[in-house]
Amino acid sequence: MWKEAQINIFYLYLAARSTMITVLAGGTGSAKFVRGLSKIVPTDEITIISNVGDNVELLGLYICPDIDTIMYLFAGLLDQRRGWGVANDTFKALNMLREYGFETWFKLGDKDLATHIQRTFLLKQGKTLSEVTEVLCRSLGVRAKIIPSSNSKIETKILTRKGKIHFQEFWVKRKAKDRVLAVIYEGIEQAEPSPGVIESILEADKIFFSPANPVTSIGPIINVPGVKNALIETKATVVAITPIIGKAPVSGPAGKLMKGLGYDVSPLGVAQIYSDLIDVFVLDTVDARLKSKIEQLGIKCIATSTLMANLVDEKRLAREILEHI
Ligand code: GDP
Ligand code: FO1
Repeated sequence: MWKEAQINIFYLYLAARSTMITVLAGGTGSAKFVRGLSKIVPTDEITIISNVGDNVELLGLYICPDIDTIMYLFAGLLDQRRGWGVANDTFKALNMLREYGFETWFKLGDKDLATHIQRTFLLKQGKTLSEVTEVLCRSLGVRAKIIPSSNSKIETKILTRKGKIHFQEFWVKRKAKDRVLAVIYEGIEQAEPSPGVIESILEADKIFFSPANPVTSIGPIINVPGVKNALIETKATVVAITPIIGKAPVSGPAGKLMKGLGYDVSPLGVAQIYSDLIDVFVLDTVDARLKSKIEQLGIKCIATSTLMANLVDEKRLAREILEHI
C-alpha cells in the first residue's frame, strides 16, 4: 500500500516537473530551430548555451553576434530574413562613422549598436558576460535563459596563407575567399564554462546541438574545458541536427571550414565530429542512405526533412524530433 502510494507520488512528480531542454547554439541556423522549439515548449524550460567564439571588438564595442541573434529572436526583434541584427534597423550611425574614416564592413544597425553600447558599458563596470547577458535579456523581456558558453575571452581565428584572421574578418570582410589551413579557438585552453553551463547539461532532460556550423559555432562550445565531460556524463538524450544537406551547408561557410580541416562535407562528416557526445543524429531525408553508416558510429539516426524555410517547417522539425526521442 505504502509502496504503491510512493510510486504514484513519483509519477505525479514526473508529470508535474517541467522538461528541461538545453540547446547548444550559434546564430542563424540555430535561431530557426530554436524559434520552432519555442513555439511548442514553454520558453522558460529552454536554456541556450551560446557560442562566444564569434565575438568581436569593433569601434571600441564588444559584439556578441550569436548571443544577440538568440536574444533578438526571443525578444521578437530578430531580422528573420538575414538571421542576424534587428528587423527594420537603420544604418545612420554607421554611415556617419564611415565619414569619420572608420571601417564599416560589419553592418551594425542603429538599434543593434545600442545593445553593444550597453553591453560594453556594463562589461567596463566589471560585470561578467553572463551577468551582462542577463541584464540585456531582462531589459528586452526575454524569459528563456541565454548563457554564454564562457565568460573567458575565446576568439575563433582562421589560419590562411595570409596569416591568422578573426572569423568575422574571414567570413564577413573577406567573404570566405581564403583557403582554410587551420581553425584556432584562441583562449579556450584557459577558459572556464560560465556559471550554469555544466549544470544545464547535467540537469537537462534533452540536449540539442542545433543545426549550426560544427566548426565555428558548436566547436568553440564543446571544447570549453569540462563541457565534453558533462555531455558524456549527462543522463539527457543528446540530439544533433545536421547543418549539411547533401554535400553542402544550407548557408554559411561550414563546408569550406570542414573541408579545410579534412572532414567530409556531409551529414556523416558532422556525425563523426559529434560521435562521442551524441545519442541521436537527425539527417535530411535526401541523405537517408547514410543512416546505416552513421548508426555504425553507435548513434541512433532519424531521417526527416530538415530544411526550415518558414515557421511551419521550424515547428514541424522540432515537434517531430521531440516525438521521436
Ligand atoms: P551562424 O553562427 O550564423 O553560422 O549560425 P549557426 O552556426 O547557428 O548556423 C549555421 C548553420 O546552420 C549552417 O551550417 C547552415 O547550413 C545551417 N542551417 C541554416 N539553415 C538551415 C536549415 O534550414 N536546415 C538545416 N538543416 N540547417 C540549416
Ligand atoms: N553577417 C554578415 O554576413 N555581414 C554583416 O555585416 C554582419 C553584421 C552583423 C552585425 C551584428 C551581428 O550580431 C551579426 C552580424 N552578422 C553579419 C552575422 C555574423 O557575422 C555571423 O552570421 C555570425 O557571427 C556567425 O554566427
